[in-house]
Amino acid sequence: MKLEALIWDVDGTLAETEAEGHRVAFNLAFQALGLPWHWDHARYGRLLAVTGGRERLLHDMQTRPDAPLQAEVRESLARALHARKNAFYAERVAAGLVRLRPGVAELLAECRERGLRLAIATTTSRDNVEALLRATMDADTAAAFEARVCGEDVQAKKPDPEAHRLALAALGLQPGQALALEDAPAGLQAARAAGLPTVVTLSRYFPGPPGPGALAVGPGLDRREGWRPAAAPGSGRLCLDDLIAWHGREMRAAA
Ligand code: XBP
Repeated sequence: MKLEALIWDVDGTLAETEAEGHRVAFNLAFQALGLPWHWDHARYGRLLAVTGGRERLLHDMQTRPDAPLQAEVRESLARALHARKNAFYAERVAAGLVRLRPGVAELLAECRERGLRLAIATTTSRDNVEALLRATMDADTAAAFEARVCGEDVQAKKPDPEAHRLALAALGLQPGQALALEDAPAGLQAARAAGLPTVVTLSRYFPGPPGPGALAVGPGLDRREGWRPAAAPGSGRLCLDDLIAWHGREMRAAA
């Protein structure tokens, strides 16, 4: 089967949004609501095992002696914090504090030139995705993401495969016609469970190894060194032809 589309994860893959974006925005939201809570890098890195910002807040409250005791009060506090966090996040993104990861813009341009279709499968909220696309790419590139499956579109977030399945359905493609790009174990599990060949670009909070099943794992799209399996010899960034080669290898192995 020929590769027709790339299905992108957002946080950690398109951009390093977590450390200076979501994490700081959560801390600003704690402050704004008068809470003495703070998520440092170590704590936030552990909390990222829980996908979804609201779910992450509720999970963290389970370990805090000063969190509200009643479930309904926790729920409404998590909703209020999450809304404030997303507002702070949007401000930070609009201010240019979050950028695309190196090599991403080049690969997107190559995909558009060569007619490869683009989609998003993420657990983050739609407003966050739109804010990021607006701030980090021109309108034509943003519009090229023809399917955008976000946290509010699914019943179950990653590692559940629902977001990837919905993205495939929106594109009208079989799993073998697309390739997922992810950075974290939950994303890899989700994409694999949807039957998608998956390339993992390791990120700040997920330096690896990501677990079994990846087509290839490497440090970033801006370099050819450090990928397993190795990219074809050459210099410079990882290109669409490298992804096509890995995808073809998986298709031949599955035949
Ligand atoms: C990453 C997530 C999100 C973000 C925060 O999603 O798990 O929860 O950390 O965004 P992905 P929200 O890697 O699938 O893009 O607060 O909107 O959930």
